Amino acid sequence: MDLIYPEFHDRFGAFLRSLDGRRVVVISHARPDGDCIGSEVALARVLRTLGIDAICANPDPVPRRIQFAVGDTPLVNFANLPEGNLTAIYVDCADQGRAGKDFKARFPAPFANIDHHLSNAG
Ligand SMILES: [Mn+2]
Repeated sequence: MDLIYPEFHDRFGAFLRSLDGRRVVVISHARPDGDCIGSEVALARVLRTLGIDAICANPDPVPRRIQFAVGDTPLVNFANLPEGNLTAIYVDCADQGRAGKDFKARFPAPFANIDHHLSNAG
């Protein structure tokens, strides 16, 4: 199988290995849309397949029309986040503010931000 983005292969592999043993929460933006939920769920599933404890969290409910994409992947709102130390990874967020002030306050220093917006300063 050909790699889709071979230039990112080694770096992404190292990133995945750096999450070993962590409890990960994959966060995305308010008023979730397809790329938000799709990228959250896809990353969480990759991590869980690798044996990493990972859930998704979103400030707003998933619209019914894209709930099919969630399936049995754990996805919680802010109030239902587990206690304790979690490693936060943002997806589809040009900045943390897109997920709202509660997430930003709980996770002031995200471990990673994986995003496709040109407005992302990082
Ligand atoms: Mn989006």
